[in-house]
Amino acid sequence: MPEANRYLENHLAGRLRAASCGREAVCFAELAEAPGRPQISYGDLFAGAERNAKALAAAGLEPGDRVAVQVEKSIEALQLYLGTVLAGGVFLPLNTAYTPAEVRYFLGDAEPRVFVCDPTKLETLQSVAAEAGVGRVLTLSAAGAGSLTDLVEEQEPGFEAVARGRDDLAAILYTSGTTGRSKGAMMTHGNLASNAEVLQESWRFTAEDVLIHALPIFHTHGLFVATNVTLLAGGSLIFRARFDAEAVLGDMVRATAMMGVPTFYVRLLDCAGLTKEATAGMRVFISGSAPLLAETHRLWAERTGHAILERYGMTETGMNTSNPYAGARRAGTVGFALPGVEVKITDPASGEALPAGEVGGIEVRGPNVFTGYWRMPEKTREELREDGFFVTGDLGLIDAEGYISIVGRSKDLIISGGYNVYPKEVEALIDAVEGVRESAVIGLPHPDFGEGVAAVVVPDKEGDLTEAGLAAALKDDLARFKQPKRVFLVDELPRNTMGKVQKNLLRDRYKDSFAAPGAQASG
Ligand code: MLC
Ligand code: AMP
Repeated sequence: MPEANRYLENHLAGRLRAASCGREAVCFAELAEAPGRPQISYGDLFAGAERNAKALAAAGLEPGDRVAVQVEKSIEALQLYLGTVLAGGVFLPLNTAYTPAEVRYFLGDAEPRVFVCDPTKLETLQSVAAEAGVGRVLTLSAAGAGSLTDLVEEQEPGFEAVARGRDDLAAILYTSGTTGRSKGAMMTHGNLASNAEVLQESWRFTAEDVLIHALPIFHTHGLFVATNVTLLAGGSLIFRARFDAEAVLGDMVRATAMMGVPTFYVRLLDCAGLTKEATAGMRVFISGSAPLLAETHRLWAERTGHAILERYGMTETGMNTSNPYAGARRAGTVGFALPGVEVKITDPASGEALPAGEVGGIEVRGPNVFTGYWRMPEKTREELREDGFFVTGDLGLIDAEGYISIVGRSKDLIISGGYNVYPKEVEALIDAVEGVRESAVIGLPHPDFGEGVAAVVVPDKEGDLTEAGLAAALKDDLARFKQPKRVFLVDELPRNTMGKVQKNLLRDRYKDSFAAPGAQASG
């Protein structure tokens, strides 16, 4: 393949348009929740992306500049992503749940040229952006209106994509850090293009596919995996602002594929209408971002006749492994390394490769693996080895037939409904609350989210700390999904002889807190 064809912009714009030559009017997305604007064609999608690129250039964007974005899911937001890439910019999406306090850190760290936010948050975020020295703040609402749209509409159609090489940055995605400070994973054009190609082929996406897209578009799963794969294949999306089990079930009559986090599958299994007939037109169900329980896999197969295809990835690497499209999709495994990706299991202490069947750290190498953390060379050196292997922090094994299973994590991470929560970040905020002596934040089994965040807190002896008071103190500083859903006030935390808090004991003690009937969320 000629070098130029490997660049992301060629996949997402030039190459796709060439491939779909004469197909500009073909539907790219059905907008499930936008009556009066039922669909958008490929022609409209890219015309809008080009005008976004022009608007960004008019706003002062130079190639390599970051465009930070905290907006609701919309087609205009996707056009902003494509427009940023076409203009040679670096897309930096932020979870809409982040509070202004959290956004302040990202803007300060990434120093974007442009920040786009929801019009309803402008008043607060304008000053946050000004403090961080952001050149231009624009707005975009869930309905696609705002000062960005005004600027976009002033632009003439047509924009020549700024040439970018495979090592140039296309995006920075922040991922919470073990030390509590989020790290910006730098993704290149080559990373995104190679992963989109491999997944499209492995999962056999074609122009005939209609993908149910109910994931957020500020993370790898919804933004890169779901969107890039569909764009590359020339397929269509049923584009939903958020996941709603009954609505998604209804979409299955005209869709062929769905990608979701395990919570999607758990919630769909609660719908009486989930039957073999309701899913008969579906070609493939894909799950990832968090462990899918073998039980969920089994129940799904029983109810629908489909074996969920589970895959494994992360922000820093895109997708690494996948169960086979043709061949046995094994419950409780994440399948095989994807073509071009190497996976090895190593001794966490020595880094030496371990024999098949032994549990160790999962390391990956390939064209999908990021180039490092934004302005954190030391963190990068800790996790990205000189030989190109990335230390994922996940623990796993490869069985005799080559299937990879993830059996745990060496990193202290909670994954709740597909969102990552790093206990350190939450503990630091709890510990700063008046009346708290110390805390331990843990993930407990949760029937809906897989894991739920819980905090075990030791109050000061003389203080009058309450759960409600603690929740109120965290409200403005922490995204809702990171806030503890249960708080346990205790006299002391269990420690080992080295003085380290024994979180395993706490996880065991409170393991039924969410699963127990009548468990109340107190966070
Ligand atoms: C919402 N809440 C959550 C939560 N999502 N709490 C914990 N974990 C979550 N994931 C909060 C809400 O604020 C609300 O709080 C309460 O829980 C109930 O909300 P809900 O209405 O039931 O939530 P809903 O909007 O339906 O969202 C649930 C969800 C959503 C699972 C659909 O979280 C989601 O779309 N998750 C997908 C995340 C994702 O895309 N991850 C991919 C990362 S990329 P209250 O108290 O105010 O009522 C990656 C790499 C890879 O990991 O391999 O893919
Ligand atoms: P993130 O940093 O948000 O990209 O989350 C990446 C992490 O999600 C990985 O390191 C894994 O711990 C977890 N993950 C992703 N897919 C799976 C899966 N199929 N099974 C188990 N864990 C997964």
